[in-house]
Amino acid sequence: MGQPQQPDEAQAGAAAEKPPLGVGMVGYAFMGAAHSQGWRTVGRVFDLPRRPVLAAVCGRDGQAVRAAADRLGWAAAETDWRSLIARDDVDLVDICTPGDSHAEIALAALAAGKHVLCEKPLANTVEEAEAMAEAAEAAAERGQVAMVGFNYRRVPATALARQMVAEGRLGALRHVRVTYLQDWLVDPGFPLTWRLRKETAGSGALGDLGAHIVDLAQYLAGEPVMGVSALTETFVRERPLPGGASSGLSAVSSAVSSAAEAVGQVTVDDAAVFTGRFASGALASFEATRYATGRKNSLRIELNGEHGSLAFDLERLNELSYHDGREGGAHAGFRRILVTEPEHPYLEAWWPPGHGLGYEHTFVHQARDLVHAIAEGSAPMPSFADGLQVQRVLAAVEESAAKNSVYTSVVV
Ligand code: SOE
Repeated sequence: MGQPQQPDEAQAGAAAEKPPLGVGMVGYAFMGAAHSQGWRTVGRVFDLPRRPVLAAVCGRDGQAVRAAADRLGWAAAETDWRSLIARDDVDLVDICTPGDSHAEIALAALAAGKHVLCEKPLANTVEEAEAMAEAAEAAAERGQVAMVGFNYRRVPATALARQMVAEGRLGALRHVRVTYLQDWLVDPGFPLTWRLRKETAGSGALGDLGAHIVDLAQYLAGEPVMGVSALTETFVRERPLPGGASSGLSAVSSAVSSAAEAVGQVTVDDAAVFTGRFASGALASFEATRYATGRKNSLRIELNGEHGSLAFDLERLNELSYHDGREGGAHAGFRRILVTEPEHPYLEAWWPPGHGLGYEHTFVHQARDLVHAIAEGSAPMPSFADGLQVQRVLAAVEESAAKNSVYTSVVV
């Protein structure tokens, strides 16, 4: 066994010469942890024009946020996001909070001259999203960048699928069908966390999971959804109030208030099922639910075109299924592309061929692309305008569902 390889002095020296990009993150729960890993890792894997520095993390509970800073690798801790935005060592504000604070924080950060990364969905309402997109457009004139965190665009397999659609390998698109299935709400004893209240989450499965599949469908198709027909449902309308800070998906029934009568009303959807029409006339079907018993984080999408089809399953995220309809004969059919090769998106920076990646790498890729957009002054993808388009589709879904599935145009 040889000596463990010492870090390359030259590489370490080169990295240290890169101008720093100070990151300040608001929120430190699941998404905060995932983003932190992205910021810690990205400079060690990719050759970046600027060196991300984890300057400060912010949360209301001083003791908890200081512990999070230690655990997640942040140099400082703040308890007021306004102080975080005001820090001279923060160039980029990364918003990992529930949707009810996205607009306020993003607008203040843009006004303060910072770049912004905002978790999905962009906002809880179209009005908020419109204000954010408008502010981002004005800030772009000042060289500021604003991105929304639809991380599933940054799975190598979905990025490859986008390339293949854009190259015309499927020809004219006919169908997109996409589902995002989880089951963490099946237990009626699961407490009434922030994701189940409209005032904090904006909507339920629709804004949380539906936002991902609307964005991914539009990204892969390369065109917007123009109208939808929808159904939504809330299966369990009353839940026990949480006993502690149970914001996660894994808060168990035991983490509930001891008072027996302490229950609250669920004010968001548990599931949304909708069809849609793309600008080209292609048809789409969407399903987002937290009640698909046995499905933990199952996102699947399939695109059918006149020349062929592509299919992706997040549970097998290093693979892409492809069928070229022009390959006739006895051996035609779907084949599996193993998306682990250097010529595939993002892979050249990682491991030798055949060594796959995981969920957390999408946040490293998101950080990579954002740092390049900031350094190059280029428009980030997805932009706040892309986030606004998703918000408008979600609003059309809610409007259609309220009118018993009447086809509802997406206000552009
Ligand atoms: C919960 O549904 C959740 O954490 C989403 O909020 C994330 O966006 C998704 O990536 C995983 O599931």
